[in-house]
Amino acid sequence: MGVGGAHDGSRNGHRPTARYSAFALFTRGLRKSPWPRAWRAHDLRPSYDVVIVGGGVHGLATAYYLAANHGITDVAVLDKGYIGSGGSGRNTAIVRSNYLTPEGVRFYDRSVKLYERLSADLNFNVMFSQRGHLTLAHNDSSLRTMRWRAEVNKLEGVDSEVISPEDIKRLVPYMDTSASARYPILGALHHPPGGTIRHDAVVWGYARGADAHGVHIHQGTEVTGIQVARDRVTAVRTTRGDIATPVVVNCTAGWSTLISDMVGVRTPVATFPLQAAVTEPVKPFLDTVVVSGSLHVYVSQTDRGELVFGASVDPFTSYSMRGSLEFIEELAGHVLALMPSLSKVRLLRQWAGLCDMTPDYSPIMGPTPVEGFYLDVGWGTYGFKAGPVSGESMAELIATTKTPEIIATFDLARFADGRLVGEKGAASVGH
Ligand code: PYC
Repeated sequence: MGVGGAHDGSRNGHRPTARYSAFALFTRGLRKSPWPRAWRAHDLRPSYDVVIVGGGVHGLATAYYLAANHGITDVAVLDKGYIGSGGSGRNTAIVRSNYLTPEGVRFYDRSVKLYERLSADLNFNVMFSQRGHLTLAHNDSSLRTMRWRAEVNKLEGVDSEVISPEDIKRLVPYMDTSASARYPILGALHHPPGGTIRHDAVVWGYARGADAHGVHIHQGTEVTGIQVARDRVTAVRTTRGDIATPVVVNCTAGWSTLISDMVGVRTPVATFPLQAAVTEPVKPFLDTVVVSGSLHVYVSQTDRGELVFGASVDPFTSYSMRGSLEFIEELAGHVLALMPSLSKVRLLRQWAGLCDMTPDYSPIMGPTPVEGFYLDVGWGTYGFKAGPVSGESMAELIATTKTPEIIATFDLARFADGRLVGEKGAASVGH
């Protein structure tokens, strides 16, 4: 795989082709020549076969698989900001499939499998590190849920098991697993295939792959309206002009209800901010992802040595993406309860992203009563891990107009029919 793939030449409409050796990269750096574009900019066409709203991992993956798997290339991806500027660039980059329901496990496991081969598929290093994922249990009821998840996971062929405090200590020597800890640890769900990924690289890789197949990526292009005639989508109105199209896919997060409202499709989604923070780099000491639902915290160490922390969503609906002192205070207290030796590590930065929460913590995917209008929304705090499988299955749905089995259970009608797919028990942290 070419390490310089992100910057391969696509300027002036040429397809990315070249691979750069380390030496070529070095000499390019010395020459200070500008990097070629990784994907092209285009004028907005008056019509496209498919318009995807949202240039995050879901929108870009859908565009990529439409083109790569089904030969549908007359596709536009619209983003009101820049690609990856929403949840895809704000998450804590955790990938796992240790869910609670069989449907959820199968779905997220397919995503892990696609992530495992994504660097090869896209010829672009997405830095997937399957370092293992630990969900701690501090009381009997969470230990019971971990056992339940382990059994469902095993039945679905996913590697998860409950391990003891001694095993945890071997995996994370810096963790306070003593009986005198403020929140003693009774065990953990250990999920070896879980890990972290470079989220920007995933976005750039899909964008570059979609572009190479002829997809148009339009950044800075906000959707202001969607035209419907006789219960069918006919056009999208944007800040750069109108586009005639028979197919619109809502792949947004945070603003998903605003887009669905444009065609009169109501979804049971409420938007909450989720905050995260990162420390200064320290020597590598943590080579697994650690989550404590009871303490509302998860932590991993990046390849650069920084510790990345996240927590529960803020306890109010909002579109604000500001950090708060309350979050940092609570986070620090909980992290130190788990790893007291981090007390001198300095936080560098905090930020927030928007999470579209559904009543059952599962997404809403599939067609709607408006013909040609598709939903891929309501991801809560699970969106990034599902990027590849969502893209693959939404592309299949659009290309064949048949709902793939793997997403059938996530349809919008389940809320009216009372067929919920409860995944709250698989949330990293309590909400
Ligand atoms: O579900 O693993 C998770 C997660 C991590 C950060 C937000 N959600």
